[in-house]
Formats: sequence, C-alpha cells, structure tokens
Amino acid sequence: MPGGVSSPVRAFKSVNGQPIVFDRVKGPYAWDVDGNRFIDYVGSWGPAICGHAHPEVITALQGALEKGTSFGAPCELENQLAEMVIDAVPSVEMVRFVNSGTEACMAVLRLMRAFTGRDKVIKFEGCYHGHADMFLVKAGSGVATLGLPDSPGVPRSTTANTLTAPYNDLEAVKELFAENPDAISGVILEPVVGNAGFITPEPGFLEGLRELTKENGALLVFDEVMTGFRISYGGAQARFGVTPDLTTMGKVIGGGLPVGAYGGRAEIMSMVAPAGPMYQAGTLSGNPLAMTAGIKTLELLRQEGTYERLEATTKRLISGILQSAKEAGFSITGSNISAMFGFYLCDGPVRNFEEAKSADAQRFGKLHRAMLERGVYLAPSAFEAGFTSLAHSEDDIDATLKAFSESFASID
Ligand code: KE4
Repeated sequence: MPGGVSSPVRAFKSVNGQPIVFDRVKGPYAWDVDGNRFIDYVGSWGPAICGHAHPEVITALQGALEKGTSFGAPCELENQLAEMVIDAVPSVEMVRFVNSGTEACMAVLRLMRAFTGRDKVIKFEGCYHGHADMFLVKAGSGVATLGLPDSPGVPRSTTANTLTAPYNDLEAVKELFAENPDAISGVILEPVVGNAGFITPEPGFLEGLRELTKENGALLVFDEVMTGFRISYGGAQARFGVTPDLTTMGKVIGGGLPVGAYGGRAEIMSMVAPAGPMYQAGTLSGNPLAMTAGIKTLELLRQEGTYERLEATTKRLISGILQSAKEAGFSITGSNISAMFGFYLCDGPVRNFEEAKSADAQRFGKLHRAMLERGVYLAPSAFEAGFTSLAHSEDDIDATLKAFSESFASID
C-alpha cells in the first residue's frame, strides 16, 4: 500500500510522525492496536458527529444487514434519506446519491457545465473538492499537506479550465468573470474552509459571490461535504442565509459509511440521467446499509438542542486552546463554528491560503506529537480542521485542555 495508508493525509508526513493504527472507536475515543486510548478530534474526518459507533446507528445497521448489503436497485431507504436532505438543505429540491465527496464534486462540475454550456470553473486556493483531475489545482487538505499544488498525471488541458482566486477575495472573482465573459460555468467553494486549516467567510463574501454569479449567468455551488449537517442541520447555507444553486454533501450523511451526494434546483438536477442527458452512475450508490446509517445519524442530529450543545462544547475547547497557547507565549489565532474548529500558530487573522501557509507548521508538528503522547488525537496536518461530536463530554474537554496546556509548555 503506497505510504502504508489508504489516504495520504493519514500518513502523518506533515507532522513528521508515524501513523497511529486504529483497532476500534467508540463515542469520542479511538484505541490503537496497542490498546492506547485517544480522545479523537478527527472523527473519521467528519462523519462521527454523533460519536463513533453510536449504539442506535449500530442497531439500525444490524437490522439492515439481515436484509442484504447491496441491491443495485431502487430501495425505500434512499427515498427516505433523500427526503430528509431535501427537507433540511435550503438549496436542495432534488438529490442524487453517490459514494464519496470526490464523486459528488466530479458530478456537480459536469452538471454545472452541462446546464450552462460553459467549460470554465472558479475554485479558491486552499479549497479541496476531492481528488478529481480538474480540482487538483492549488487544492487544500492532503494536496497542500504534501505540497502537491498540481499533482503529476493531471493534464494541463484538464486544468486549463480551472481558474483560481484567493478565498475571501471578491475583487479577484470579479476580474476572472471580466476576463472570461460568458465562459465560466460557475464558482465552487467550501462555504467554511476546512481543508486549509479553518478559514471562515468574511462578512459579505458569500453574499457577494451569490450576486456575482447571478450577474454573470453562472452557478454558485457550495461544497458542503464537510460543513453539511455540521455547521447547522441545514449546513453553512442555512447558517449564513445564502442559497447556492447546487450543493455537494458527504461524510455526515453517510453516518460513517461511504456516501456522497449532490443536489440543488430541480430545473438543474433534472438534467441528470436518466431524467436528462447528463450521465453519472454508480454500482453502490444509494445502497441500503449506507442509507440506513445516514438516516439514523440525521434523526439523531435533528433532535432539539443538538447544535447548541455542539457549539458550547467546541467554543469551550477552542477558547481553552487559545488561552493555553498565549499563556505559553505562542502566537495563535483560531475559532469555531458549531462542531468545526481550527487554529494557526501565527498572529493572524488568516483569511486565505497564503496567510494560512505563514503559520508555523514545524511547531504544529511538535504540538501534534506532544498531544498524542498525552492521549489526544488531532488532525495530523496544519491544513485540516478539527471536529467535535455529541459524544465529547465536559470531562473530555477538560482532559484535552490539560493536555494542550502541558504540551504548549513542553515545546519550543
Ligand atoms: P471524499 O472523496 O474524501 O469522500 O471527499 C472529498 C472532499 C470533498 N469536499 C470537501 C470539502 C472535503 O473536505 C472532502 C474530503 N475531506 C478530506 C479531509 N480534509 C478527507 C480526508 C482524506 O482525504 O483522507
């Protein structure tokens, strides 16, 4: 297995460490094969928002297993999850399930082009939309972590239609539209960036993109694979009150099983085969196991008080992290929105990828190792966000903050 992992960011390369091999997870915890327990703030990169292996999700899956693992035919469950997504996410009138966020983003780009008849797309530096060729341009997450701004194997002809701008820079987007009249199918972005560390949209940025795309006959697409059902039950679009034309989702809606989805205005989604001519398909799309895990997870999330609780837990965590860093004399900037948080070891503010790269990645590596030694598992990269869950207790947060305080005091 290349690098000994199934996904690059797990290799701990950017924190100069050896990956931890997990044996099992439960609630906020992970245990490695040597029996060491960690308080987990990666949560399988987002899906474990209710806590790992939630008993109600496991029970629902056990029931579904008895009826088979994959049908390759329509099933009631996919309609049930589709209705829950449509009811929750403001932009979604129609939805198609796939098996990963990458698939969802690949399909949504094809749909943007099919609907507008235009080939170019605007993405933002540091945003990551999966590993499809046309998105591997100044991407975030593992691409940034491994310093692969343009991966080998991606033809220039493919990325020639991918235009990039700095995040939070409306003027740069305006210029791209002016330089490429009637040629840009749309703008795709993480409405809250979790793949360049944690970068929030400045006031007016999302609203400005909504206006600019409308003025130019282009589509606005929110990649909510990470923010969906995490920033709020309706995603970032509900929280910020900006409705895109199309949305991609993943992670949480699979409840820990492989699921991605793309959806949006029925007028656009009706182009997707077999309703329309735009082809996209998948053997395991909508499979009953993944649908079952997703349905149960959303049922748990839509309960009263869920997001207030996630906000309180995460606010206490990030506030404590900032305080312990400052007490140790470190420069730090950071924040949270609901159950997503991040910090940079620099003065800040961090408004885009260039500023994120100015943070002290070496020192982050030392902090990451010090925290592992104290039983806390942070994302193994300065270019990732952190994730809390409904399972992280007050005691877990206390223990985490104690580990941060000791770790900051122990590194230089
Ligand atoms: P997947 O193909 O990994 O399911 O989704 C791709 C994707 C698309 N869009 C956004 C906003 C995403 O965050 C992701 C995947 N996120 C990374 C974590 N930063 C997945 C972890 C990994 O690559 O191992």
